[in-house]
Amino acid sequence: MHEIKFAVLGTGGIGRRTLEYATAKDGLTPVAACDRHGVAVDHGGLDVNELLAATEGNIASDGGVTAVKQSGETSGVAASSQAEPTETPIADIIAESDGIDAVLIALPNLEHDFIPRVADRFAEAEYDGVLVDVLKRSRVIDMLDDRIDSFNDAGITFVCGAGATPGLLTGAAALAAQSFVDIESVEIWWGVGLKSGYEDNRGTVREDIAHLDGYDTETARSMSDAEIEQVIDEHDGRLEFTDMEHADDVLLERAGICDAEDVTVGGILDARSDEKPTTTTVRVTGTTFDGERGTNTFQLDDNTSMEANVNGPALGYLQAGVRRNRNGEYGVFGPAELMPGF
Ligand code: IKT
Repeated sequence: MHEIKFAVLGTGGIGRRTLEYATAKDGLTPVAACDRHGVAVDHGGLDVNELLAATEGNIASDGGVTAVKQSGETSGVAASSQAEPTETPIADIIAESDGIDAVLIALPNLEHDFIPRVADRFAEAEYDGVLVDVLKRSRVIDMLDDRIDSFNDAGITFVCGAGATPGLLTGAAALAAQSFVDIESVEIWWGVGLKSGYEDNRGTVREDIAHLDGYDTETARSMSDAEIEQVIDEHDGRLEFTDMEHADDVLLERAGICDAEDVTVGGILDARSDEKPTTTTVRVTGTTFDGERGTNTFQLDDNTSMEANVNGPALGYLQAGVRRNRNGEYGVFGPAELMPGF
């Protein structure tokens, strides 16, 4: 496969880690990155180390990046020697998108239509490449499906929900389902230990809090960092989630694996330890072709980090999307559709 040039929108935890991880393997070249007030483009390849050093320590808890330190000193992407300050970062990336094979949208998810609206801007500009996101909520998938015609017209291959859950674990469920003629249930149960990674991942903790009883996306969005920390304190650092609205359900249904209502997602986040509080496990129960009932189980090693399990798959699905795009396949694809599908 030819080299892939990609851009990252947003340099919160996910944006920065994908830039870093891309340098660990051949064939993926980051050529553009932006946050709210800065844009860096080099079609020959960004100096990722310099860019990461410039953005380190400036993460806002909504996943964005503050642009101006309180002292007035420039920070975020604009602080990089490769960057320019801008008030129109996404438009600037679109203007440079010729020759960019894929764009990872690593922007906050709490406004559900935000990522679809960003995609609209690429489609309107007739960008013909891959868009990838790591969105979580089931309801966003319909919003993307509503845009299939405009993605087809532009030549966009949109890969949605390409993080861990949905993402890696959805793909694992699709693979595990191949042994069965009929699926009874898919149970996704994740464990994340986020002590030293807390600062980098405050955006995802905020999104998770929106799933707790008594909270929703609106309340979670308007909470201050101190209020978020108060919720964590009230739970002694350990937040447990059940029946999360995660798009694994609609993405597995969309791929013809099972009914959305047969999929459950939950997990435990420990904000005071780096150890996983529980082993991340996917259990797919079904009936085999011989009429036996069985459960295929997929587990992530406790030593793998959330960052590895979100950002590795995001880059892997990005590459799968580029293969489709180069083959003339456009529209919306979920992680399960990029797996075997008997
Ligand atoms: C996500 O970012 O995909 C969702 C987060 C859970 C990640 C699971 C990682 C599992 C592991 O590393 O073992 C969370 C719901 N924000």
